[in-house]
Amino acid sequence: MRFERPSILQCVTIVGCLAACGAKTPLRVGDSGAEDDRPSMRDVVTDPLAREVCNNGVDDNGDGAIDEGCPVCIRAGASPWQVHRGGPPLCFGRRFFFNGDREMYAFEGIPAEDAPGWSAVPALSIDFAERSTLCDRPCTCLDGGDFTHFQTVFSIPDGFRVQSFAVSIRSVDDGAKVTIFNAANPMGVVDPGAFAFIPGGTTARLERYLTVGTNRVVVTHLDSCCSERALLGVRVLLNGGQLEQCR
Ligand SMILES: [Ca+2]
Ligand SMILES: [Ca+2]
Repeated sequence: MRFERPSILQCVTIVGCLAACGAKTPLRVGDSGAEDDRPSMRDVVTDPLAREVCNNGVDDNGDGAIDEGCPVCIRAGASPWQVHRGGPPLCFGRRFFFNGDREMYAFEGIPAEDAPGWSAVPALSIDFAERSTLCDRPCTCLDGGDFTHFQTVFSIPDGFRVQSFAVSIRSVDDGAKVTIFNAANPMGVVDPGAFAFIPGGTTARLERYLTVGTNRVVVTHLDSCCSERALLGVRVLLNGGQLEQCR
């Protein structure tokens, strides 16, 4: 996939940039949406002195391009991944036929990116293994589950060529699912191939879901049977290389 946008060097003037960008409409402060071709002092124009801040998914300098010229990397300032343990384990009120069943995820609730409860995972790869919380409960296997969420956030700059994007999972106990959130998918999108089941893993090819600007990847871990739980060897690969954290 390629996000076709002119580079900043191609955009010598705002007029040239807007023409090259096709039908893109310049932002106006307080725009009512009414037709009005008269020039206005309220029009927002490119400020050649403004600085484009990288990896924030925002067009800081108002040139119509997001994060142009920036490297693609996991958002700085936090950890490469964060984990959210959600609530206590659930009883489903029914019994499923195999562990990690896709339909079990109807019971999960993915926390918002900035919800309370996220904590740092200071590594580029997720390696999570603990004793199951389902043991010694009324629903210990196939009739109950415990969801744990992991998230990572990065920005795709205007003009950056995405050739491949994959979330690779080496193995799970009992299941995992990958959800992508971005401007095109504010409620999240899940590819049919973005599930893993005990004892295996998956490599989910997800390039068609990425958009220019902020992309948030959430890996949901599902434990659906006592007595162990694990999510191992999870890596995010962009154009064949592991995505690293911004410096
Ligand atoms: Ca910009
Ligand atoms: Ca920016």
